[in-house]
Amino acid sequence: MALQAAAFLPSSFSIHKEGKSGASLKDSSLFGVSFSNHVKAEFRSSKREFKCSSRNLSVHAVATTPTFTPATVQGKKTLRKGTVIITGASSGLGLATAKSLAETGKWHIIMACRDFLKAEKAAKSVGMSKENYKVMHLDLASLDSVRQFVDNFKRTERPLDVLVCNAAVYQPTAKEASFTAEGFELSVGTNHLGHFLLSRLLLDYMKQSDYPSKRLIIVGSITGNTNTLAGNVPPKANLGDMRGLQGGLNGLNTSSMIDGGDFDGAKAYKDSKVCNMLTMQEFHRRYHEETGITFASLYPGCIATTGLFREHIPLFRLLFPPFQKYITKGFVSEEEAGKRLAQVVSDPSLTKSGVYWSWNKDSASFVNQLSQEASDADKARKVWEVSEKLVGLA
Ligand code: LMG
Ligand code: NDP
Ligand code: PMR
Repeated sequence: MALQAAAFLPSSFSIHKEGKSGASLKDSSLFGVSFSNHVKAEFRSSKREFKCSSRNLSVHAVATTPTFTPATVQGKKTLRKGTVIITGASSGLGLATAKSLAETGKWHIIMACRDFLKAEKAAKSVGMSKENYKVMHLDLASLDSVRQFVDNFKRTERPLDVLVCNAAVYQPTAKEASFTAEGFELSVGTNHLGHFLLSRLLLDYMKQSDYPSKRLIIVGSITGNTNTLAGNVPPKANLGDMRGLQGGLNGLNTSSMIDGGDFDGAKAYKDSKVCNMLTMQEFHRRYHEETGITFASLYPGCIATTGLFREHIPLFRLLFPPFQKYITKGFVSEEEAGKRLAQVVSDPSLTKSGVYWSWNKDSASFVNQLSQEASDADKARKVWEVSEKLVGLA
């Protein structure tokens, strides 16, 4: 019964969070999102979207680049195809999102993946057609590769409309830390630092796009939020005073863990998700007003069948999906989770910036509350400042 109640956790376990606008308790409450509220919200947002589109179309009138020319269908102006980069689109959530967006015909998807062949096969296996996607090499565990990817992408001269930071590694059974090319602990190095550099390098380029609803999305998780039951399963996320991060997470003269503690793969993953969620908010604070870009993160539900759990013991992989399906009821299929992330990419009603999206049992989206640590503005600034030193931006 206690676990049953856990199915409602995104809302019922929310605790009070300080100083965060746009995420009221009412917004984040599962039961607070009534059908009528939801419809009202959509209506308001669509109006905003419409306004943006008209402004954008007048810009089109003077633009000369062919890529930026809006299509005209039956005398009605429609949006050009959007370009979205999805990291880690070779499996799980990333692939399901790519598939969902490809099916609309409105998106060109850049699958930013470390394994070219795997990504090509994956795209084929879900029936994506060639004109809707392109695989480009990106290994987030190497900052050189991140820089190379950004150069290669810019050379395609495609505008960048949406960036989805989705890729992640999870090492729950590792006894010792492993490291990225630059010597950062692998989970935080890949999930956070790789994406941090990627987003920072692409921001100016994204600013130049004339797309009416530009977005930068970073996938977060319930397990990094200690205001939920899932976030209280040990080991819990905790960045502490970030002495390990400041030291470079190299495991030699400093700890491989952000808080300076002993290596724990599950904790490193959860800490990396906290960094992802803090980074999204810091982007919002620094750049939303100036650029109009929507910055958001999300928890798409527990997709217990993905490759994320590949390093877990076989018994866990066997029991985890039924446990989530029948006991916590937090389970969501890859397909459904892909639709949710696709919504955050392109739905006209999800343009709110600086927020963390979740979905209730009926798959209705709502703005959820982050834990105290994952919404701490001072920590967000510190993660930002330390990270920019580590990746060579400061
Ligand atoms: C660690 O173990 C692993 O060591 C590590 O490698 C990594 O995998 C990590 O988080 C990932 O987990 C966690 C481990 C210990 O939990 C387990 O998985 C053991 C399973 C215990 C089985 C319990 C019986 C449940 C019956 C289900 C039967 C089906 C089995 C399916 C199994 C699938 C696996 C999930 O964790 C523990 O110590 C157990 C304690 C779990 C309860 C934790 C909840 C704490 C809640 C505290 C309340 C806080 C309230 C919330 C805050 C609200 C704020 C307002
Ligand atoms: P998967 O393992 O299926 O997908 C992760 C993807 O990341 C894979 O495509 C993987 O590539 C890629 N990747 C890993 N390392 C790198 C790297 N160094 N460079 C480039 N790509 C890399 O897991 P999920 O689909 O479950 O995870 C997707 C996102 O969803 C993650 O951010 C995860 O934290 C988040 N999430 C997942 C939940 C779940 O329940 N599964 C719940 C909440 C959040 P490759 O195919 O080559 O291995
Ligand atoms: Mg968790 C509502 C309850 C709930 C939800 C939504 C999740 C999601 N989990 C819940 C509860 C519990 N889990 C409980 C009560 C337990 C103890 C039995 C439990 C255990 C557990 C383990 C061992 N759960 C896990 C693990 C993992 O290894 C996964 C993990 O922490 O990865 C970092 C995991 C997850 N549980 C989730 C989700 C979404 C995950 C994995 C993915 C992620 O956060 O990205």
